[in-house]
Amino acid sequence: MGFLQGKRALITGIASQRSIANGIAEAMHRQGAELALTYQNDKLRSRVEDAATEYGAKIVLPLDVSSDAQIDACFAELGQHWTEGFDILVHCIAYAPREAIGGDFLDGLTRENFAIAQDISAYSLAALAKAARPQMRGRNGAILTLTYLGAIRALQNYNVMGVAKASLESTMRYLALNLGPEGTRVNAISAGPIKTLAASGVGNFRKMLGQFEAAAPLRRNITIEDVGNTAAFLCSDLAAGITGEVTYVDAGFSIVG
Ligand code: 0WD
Repeated sequence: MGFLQGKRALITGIASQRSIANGIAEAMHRQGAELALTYQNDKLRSRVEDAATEYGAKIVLPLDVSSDAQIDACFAELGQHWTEGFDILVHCIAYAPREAIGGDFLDGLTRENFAIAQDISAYSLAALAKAARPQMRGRNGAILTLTYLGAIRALQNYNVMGVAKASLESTMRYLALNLGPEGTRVNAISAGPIKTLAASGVGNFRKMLGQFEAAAPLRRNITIEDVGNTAAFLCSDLAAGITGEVTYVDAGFSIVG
Protein backbone atom coordinates (compact mmCIF):
# COMPACT_ATOMS: atom_id res chain seq x y z
CA MET A 1 0.00 0.00 0.00
CA GLY A 2 1.37 3.42 -0.97
CA PHE A 3 1.94 6.09 1.67
CA LEU A 4 -0.57 8.45 -0.02
CA GLN A 5 -3.40 5.92 0.00
CA GLY A 6 -6.70 7.68 0.73
CA LYS A 7 -5.31 11.16 -0.11
CA ARG A 8 -6.80 13.39 -2.78
CA ALA A 9 -4.39 15.67 -4.63
CA LEU A 10 -4.97 18.60 -6.99
CA ILE A 11 -1.93 19.06 -9.23
CA THR A 12 -1.41 22.18 -11.36
CA GLY A 13 1.27 22.95 -13.94
CA ILE A 14 1.44 19.98 -16.32
CA ALA A 15 2.49 21.49 -19.65
CA SER A 16 4.36 18.51 -21.12
CA GLN A 17 5.65 15.07 -20.19
CA ARG A 18 8.83 16.75 -18.98
CA SER A 19 7.00 19.06 -16.58
CA ILE A 20 8.00 18.75 -12.94
CA ALA A 21 4.27 18.51 -12.21
CA ASN A 22 4.18 15.37 -14.34
CA GLY A 23 6.92 13.78 -12.20
CA ILE A 24 4.95 14.71 -9.09
CA ALA A 25 1.70 13.28 -10.51
CA GLU A 26 3.46 10.03 -11.37
CA ALA A 27 4.98 9.66 -7.89
CA MET A 28 1.77 10.59 -6.06
CA HIS A 29 -0.24 8.17 -8.22
CA ARG A 30 2.31 5.43 -7.52
CA GLN A 31 1.90 6.08 -3.77
CA GLY A 32 -1.86 5.62 -4.01
CA ALA A 33 -3.23 9.20 -4.18
CA GLU A 34 -6.34 10.01 -6.17
CA LEU A 35 -5.51 12.87 -8.56
CA ALA A 36 -7.22 15.88 -10.13
CA LEU A 37 -5.25 17.79 -12.78
CA THR A 38 -5.56 21.30 -14.20
CA TYR A 39 -4.55 22.72 -17.59
CA GLN A 40 -3.70 26.34 -18.33
CA ASN A 41 -5.37 26.65 -21.74
CA ASP A 42 -6.96 24.69 -24.59
CA LYS A 43 -3.57 24.16 -26.23
CA LEU A 44 -2.43 22.11 -23.24
CA ARG A 45 -5.75 20.37 -22.60
CA SER A 46 -5.15 17.16 -24.56
CA ARG A 47 -1.69 16.67 -22.97
CA VAL A 48 -3.16 16.97 -19.51
CA GLU A 49 -6.01 14.63 -20.48
CA ASP A 50 -3.40 12.08 -21.60
CA ALA A 51 -1.68 12.41 -18.23
CA ALA A 52 -5.05 12.00 -16.50
CA THR A 53 -5.65 8.75 -18.39
CA GLU A 54 -2.19 7.51 -17.45
CA TYR A 55 -2.69 8.26 -13.75
CA GLY A 56 -6.36 7.31 -13.53
CA ALA A 57 -7.39 10.90 -12.69
CA LYS A 58 -11.11 11.39 -13.25
CA ILE A 59 -11.09 15.17 -12.72
CA VAL A 60 -9.47 17.51 -15.29
CA LEU A 61 -10.21 21.22 -14.94
CA PRO A 62 -9.20 24.44 -16.72
CA LEU A 63 -7.20 26.87 -14.58
CA ASP A 64 -5.39 29.98 -15.74
CA VAL A 65 -4.20 31.59 -12.51
CA SER A 66 -4.24 35.08 -14.03
CA SER A 67 -8.06 34.92 -13.85
CA ASP A 68 -9.93 35.22 -10.53
CA ALA A 69 -13.06 33.85 -12.24
CA GLN A 70 -11.20 30.71 -13.34
CA ILE A 71 -9.77 30.16 -9.86
CA ASP A 72 -13.27 30.43 -8.36
CA ALA A 73 -14.78 28.15 -11.02
CA CYS A 74 -12.04 25.55 -10.62
CA PHE A 75 -12.54 25.14 -6.86
CA ALA A 76 -16.33 25.29 -7.16
CA GLU A 77 -16.23 22.43 -9.64
CA LEU A 78 -13.69 20.50 -7.60
CA GLY A 79 -16.03 20.78 -4.61
CA GLN A 80 -18.79 19.13 -6.64
CA HIS A 81 -16.58 16.09 -7.28
CA TRP A 82 -14.76 15.89 -3.96
CA THR A 83 -17.67 16.85 -1.73
CA GLU A 84 -15.85 16.10 1.53
CA GLY A 85 -12.76 18.13 0.60
CA PHE A 86 -9.24 17.22 -0.46
CA ASP A 87 -5.77 16.83 1.06
CA ILE A 88 -2.98 18.01 -1.24
CA LEU A 89 -2.49 21.08 -3.44
CA VAL A 90 0.55 21.17 -5.72
CA HIS A 91 1.52 24.54 -7.24
CA CYS A 92 3.91 24.10 -10.19
CA ILE A 93 3.33 27.36 -12.00
CA ALA A 94 5.69 30.15 -13.03
CA TYR A 95 5.92 32.68 -15.83
CA ALA A 96 7.85 35.81 -16.74
CA PRO A 97 8.11 37.50 -20.15
CA ARG A 98 11.12 36.07 -21.98
CA GLU A 99 12.96 39.39 -22.32
CA ALA A 100 12.95 39.66 -18.53
CA ILE A 101 14.77 36.34 -17.91
CA GLY A 102 18.07 36.70 -19.74
CA GLY A 103 21.02 39.07 -19.86
CA ASP A 104 21.20 42.24 -17.82
CA PHE A 105 18.58 42.45 -15.05
CA LEU A 106 17.83 46.10 -15.76
CA ASP A 107 17.71 45.81 -19.57
CA GLY A 108 14.73 43.45 -19.41
CA LEU A 109 13.09 45.21 -16.50
CA THR A 110 9.77 47.02 -16.90
CA ARG A 111 7.00 47.67 -14.38
CA GLU A 112 4.82 45.27 -16.36
CA ASN A 113 7.36 42.41 -16.61
CA PHE A 114 8.05 42.62 -12.88
CA ALA A 115 4.33 42.59 -12.06
CA ILE A 116 3.53 39.66 -14.37
CA ALA A 117 6.31 37.53 -12.83
CA GLN A 118 5.01 38.29 -9.33
CA ASP A 119 1.38 37.70 -10.28
CA ILE A 120 1.74 34.36 -12.05
CA SER A 121 4.69 32.94 -10.09
CA ALA A 122 4.07 34.10 -6.49
CA TYR A 123 0.63 35.65 -5.93
CA SER A 124 -0.95 32.59 -7.55
CA LEU A 125 0.22 30.35 -4.69
CA ALA A 126 -1.58 32.54 -2.15
CA ALA A 127 -4.64 32.83 -4.38
CA LEU A 128 -4.91 29.05 -4.80
CA ALA A 129 -4.35 28.48 -1.07
CA LYS A 130 -7.11 30.97 -0.26
CA ALA A 131 -9.54 29.30 -2.66
CA ALA A 132 -8.61 25.81 -1.44
CA ARG A 133 -8.77 26.67 2.28
CA PRO A 134 -12.39 25.69 3.03
CA GLN A 135 -11.93 22.35 1.26
CA MET A 136 -8.59 21.51 2.90
CA ARG A 137 -9.30 22.66 6.48
CA GLY A 138 -8.87 20.10 9.26
CA ARG A 139 -7.65 17.21 7.09
CA ASN A 140 -3.90 17.15 7.92
CA GLY A 141 -3.29 18.14 4.33
CA ALA A 142 -0.38 19.79 2.56
CA ILE A 143 0.36 22.50 0.03
CA LEU A 144 3.57 22.34 -2.02
CA THR A 145 5.22 24.82 -4.38
CA LEU A 146 8.34 24.77 -6.57
CA THR A 147 11.13 27.29 -6.18
CA TYR A 148 14.71 27.78 -7.34
CA LEU A 149 18.08 28.84 -5.91
CA GLY A 150 17.75 32.18 -7.72
CA ALA A 151 15.38 33.18 -4.90
CA ILE A 152 18.24 33.51 -2.41
CA ARG A 153 21.23 34.10 -4.71
CA ALA A 154 21.68 36.52 -7.59
CA LEU A 155 22.12 34.11 -10.50
CA GLN A 156 22.94 35.20 -14.05
CA ASN A 157 19.85 35.44 -16.28
CA TYR A 158 17.22 34.46 -13.72
CA ASN A 159 16.49 38.14 -13.01
CA VAL A 160 12.82 39.02 -12.30
CA MET A 161 12.04 35.34 -11.80
CA GLY A 162 14.52 35.26 -8.92
CA VAL A 163 12.72 38.18 -7.31
CA ALA A 164 9.39 36.40 -7.84
CA LYS A 165 10.77 33.18 -6.30
CA ALA A 166 11.93 35.13 -3.22
CA SER A 167 8.38 36.41 -2.94
CA LEU A 168 7.05 32.88 -3.45
CA GLU A 169 9.20 31.47 -0.63
CA SER A 170 8.06 34.21 1.73
CA THR A 171 4.43 33.63 0.70
CA MET A 172 4.92 29.94 1.49
CA ARG A 173 6.08 30.81 5.04
CA TYR A 174 3.13 33.13 5.71
CA LEU A 175 0.75 30.46 4.47
CA ALA A 176 2.44 27.90 6.74
CA LEU A 177 2.00 30.24 9.72
CA ASN A 178 -1.67 30.86 9.07
CA LEU A 179 -2.81 27.46 7.84
CA GLY A 180 -0.85 25.45 10.42
CA PRO A 181 -3.48 25.85 13.16
CA GLU A 182 -6.03 24.31 10.75
CA GLY A 183 -3.78 21.30 10.19
CA THR A 184 -2.51 22.28 6.73
CA ARG A 185 1.24 22.20 6.12
CA VAL A 186 2.88 24.36 3.45
CA ASN A 187 6.32 23.66 1.96
CA ALA A 188 8.51 24.32 -1.07
CA ILE A 189 10.95 22.22 -3.03
CA SER A 190 13.92 24.09 -4.46
CA ALA A 191 14.80 21.95 -7.47
CA GLY A 192 18.05 21.91 -9.40
CA PRO A 193 17.77 22.87 -13.08
CA ILE A 194 15.70 20.47 -15.24
CA LYS A 195 15.10 20.89 -18.96
CA THR A 196 11.39 21.73 -19.24
CA LEU A 197 9.38 24.23 -21.31
CA ALA A 198 9.64 26.91 -18.60
CA ALA A 199 13.38 26.35 -18.24
CA SER A 200 14.01 26.75 -21.96
CA GLY A 201 12.95 30.39 -21.54
CA VAL A 202 15.86 31.08 -19.18
CA GLY A 203 18.95 32.34 -21.04
CA ASN A 204 21.91 29.92 -21.45
CA PHE A 205 20.07 27.05 -19.78
CA ARG A 206 21.99 24.23 -21.51
CA LYS A 207 25.32 25.59 -20.38
CA MET A 208 23.97 25.85 -16.87
CA LEU A 209 23.04 22.14 -16.81
CA GLY A 210 26.65 21.20 -17.62
CA GLN A 211 28.08 23.51 -14.96
CA PHE A 212 25.60 22.17 -12.43
CA GLU A 213 26.54 18.56 -13.10
CA ALA A 214 30.25 19.31 -12.73
CA ALA A 215 29.87 21.17 -9.43
CA ALA A 216 27.08 19.28 -7.60
CA PRO A 217 28.33 16.81 -4.95
CA LEU A 218 26.33 13.99 -6.56
CA ARG A 219 27.86 14.89 -9.99
CA ARG A 220 24.57 14.59 -11.83
CA ASN A 221 21.55 16.58 -12.87
CA ILE A 222 18.17 16.34 -11.20
CA THR A 223 15.23 14.44 -12.69
CA ILE A 224 11.51 14.97 -12.37
CA GLU A 225 11.44 11.57 -10.61
CA ASP A 226 13.77 12.97 -7.90
CA VAL A 227 11.43 15.91 -7.37
CA GLY A 228 8.30 13.76 -7.62
CA ASN A 229 9.42 11.36 -4.91
CA THR A 230 10.34 14.19 -2.52
CA ALA A 231 7.02 15.92 -3.26
CA ALA A 232 5.10 12.73 -2.47
CA PHE A 233 6.95 12.42 0.85
CA LEU A 234 6.47 16.09 1.83
CA CYS A 235 2.73 15.90 1.14
CA SER A 236 2.29 12.64 3.06
CA ASP A 237 1.77 11.95 6.75
CA LEU A 238 5.41 10.78 6.86
CA ALA A 239 6.30 14.50 6.82
CA ALA A 240 3.70 15.46 9.45
CA GLY A 241 6.24 17.55 11.40
CA ILE A 242 7.52 19.60 8.45
CA THR A 243 6.02 22.95 7.49
CA GLY A 244 7.28 26.32 6.23
CA GLU A 245 10.44 24.71 4.85
CA VAL A 246 12.34 24.89 1.59
CA THR A 247 13.71 21.42 0.81
CA TYR A 248 16.58 21.38 -1.69
CA VAL A 249 16.37 18.62 -4.30
CA ASP A 250 19.52 19.70 -6.11
CA ALA A 251 22.14 16.94 -5.80
CA GLY A 252 23.74 19.13 -3.12
CA PHE A 253 24.58 22.03 -5.46
CA SER A 254 23.52 24.78 -3.05
CA ILE A 255 26.02 23.77 -0.33
CA VAL A 256 29.04 24.14 -2.59
CA GLY A 257 30.92 27.42 -2.27
O1 0WD B 1 14.80 23.91 -13.90
C1 0WD B 1 13.60 23.89 -13.73
N1 0WD B 1 12.78 23.44 -14.66
C2 0WD B 1 13.05 24.38 -12.43
C3 0WD B 1 11.73 24.70 -12.32
C4 0WD B 1 13.98 24.50 -11.28
C5 0WD B 1 13.35 24.95 -10.07
C6 0WD B 1 12.03 25.30 -10.03
N2 0WD B 1 11.24 25.17 -11.15
C7 0WD B 1 9.84 25.55 -11.03
C8 0WD B 1 9.32 26.53 -12.05
O2 0WD B 1 9.73 27.84 -11.78
C9 0WD B 1 7.82 26.34 -11.85
O3 0WD B 1 7.39 27.03 -10.69
O4 0WD B 1 9.01 24.43 -11.18
C10 0WD B 1 7.72 24.84 -11.57
C11 0WD B 1 7.28 24.01 -12.76
O5 0WD B 1 8.06 24.35 -13.87
P1 0WD B 1 8.57 23.34 -15.00
O6 0WD B 1 8.03 21.99 -14.77
O7 0WD B 1 10.03 23.55 -15.10
O8 0WD B 1 7.99 24.00 -16.33
P2 0WD B 1 6.77 23.69 -17.33
O9 0WD B 1 6.72 22.26 -17.71
O10 0WD B 1 6.92 24.67 -18.45
O11 0WD B 1 5.52 24.04 -16.47
C12 0WD B 1 5.26 25.34 -15.98
C13 0WD B 1 3.86 25.66 -16.35
C14 0WD B 1 3.57 26.39 -17.64
O12 0WD B 1 4.15 25.96 -18.71
P3 0WD B 1 4.51 26.98 -19.95
O13 0WD B 1 5.91 26.57 -20.25
O14 0WD B 1 3.52 26.61 -20.96
O15 0WD B 1 4.44 28.41 -19.49
O16 0WD B 1 3.27 26.63 -15.54
C15 0WD B 1 1.97 26.81 -16.11
C16 0WD B 1 2.04 26.40 -17.54
O17 0WD B 1 1.33 25.27 -17.81
N3 0WD B 1 1.53 28.17 -16.15
C17 0WD B 1 0.30 28.50 -15.78
N4 0WD B 1 -0.72 27.77 -15.27
C18 0WD B 1 -1.86 28.41 -15.00
N5 0WD B 1 -2.04 29.71 -15.23
C19 0WD B 1 0.20 29.87 -16.04
C20 0WD B 1 -1.04 30.48 -15.75
N6 0WD B 1 -1.28 31.78 -15.97
N7 0WD B 1 1.37 30.32 -16.56
C21 0WD B 1 2.19 29.27 -16.62
